[in-house]
Amino acid sequence: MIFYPCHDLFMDILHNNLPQAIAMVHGNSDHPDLKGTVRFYKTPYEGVLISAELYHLPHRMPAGIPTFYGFHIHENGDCSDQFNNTGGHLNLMGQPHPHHTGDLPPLLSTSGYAFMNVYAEQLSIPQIIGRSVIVHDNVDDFTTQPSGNSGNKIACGVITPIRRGDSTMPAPFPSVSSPSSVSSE
Ligand SMILES: [Cu+2]
Repeated sequence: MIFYPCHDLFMDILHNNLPQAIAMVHGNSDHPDLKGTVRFYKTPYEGVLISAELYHLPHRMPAGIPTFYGFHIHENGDCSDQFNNTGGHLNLMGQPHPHHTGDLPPLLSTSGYAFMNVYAEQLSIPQIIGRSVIVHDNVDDFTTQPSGNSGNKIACGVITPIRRGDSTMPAPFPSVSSPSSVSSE
């Protein structure tokens, strides 16, 4: 059984630690201005914290009206050929959509900009290195197999590890076994 923090441990991780892996996301030839960064942070728990920030998404609705974009981790870290080589959703447990290991909440944008932090307990840093982050041009309906009818792959980024010397190692996490040490007033 996993004991999760009652206070702001995940926000503290985002504030005080560097990511363990990063994907520099870029649009396809139809969306040359679309770009962004997805950062993956280790946690003291099973999963990873994901922080995604994307610019120049193709908003199809008038400004101020929300648009959602399918957002997944795909099997292959190969963004060549209009992202046709990225394969399906990462699916380490052999489950149907939307229970793939790589299934994530959709991105929300009202004017082409999206920012999202999400905790994904089903993922670990070693599992995602060398995979790809994919943004689709439609919302994921979380029903249709195998990919939620989320449309074209409009942006892609390969998940790569961040290597750093000891001098720049982030501070260690608060101990999981002493929850009082992560409490805040
Ligand atoms: Cu996808």
